[in-house]
Amino acid sequence: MPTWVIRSVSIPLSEDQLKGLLKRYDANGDGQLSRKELKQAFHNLGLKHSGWRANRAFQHADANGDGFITEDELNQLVKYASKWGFTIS
Ligand SMILES: [Ca+2]
Ligand SMILES: [Ca+2]
Repeated sequence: MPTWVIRSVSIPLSEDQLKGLLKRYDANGDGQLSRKELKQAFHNLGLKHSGWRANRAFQHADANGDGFITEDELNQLVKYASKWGFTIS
């Protein structure tokens, strides 16, 4: 498994790559990302203000407001979060 490191100068993650990464943080394996799982993901990816950003991303992407990000909603989330400059070292 590759090690993903956030650096200021490196290759930007594509939306597909970011999506694949986030799906690994589905800790309970229910196929959805809870707010807690998303916060943990952003934190592990080295994002600053990970809790705040997770909340922002949630507000943007959780279309039905049930507190979980499904596969479809994850596409929206990734589109939004990819602007934050996740990169591969
Ligand atoms: Ca989950
Ligand atoms: Ca939802």
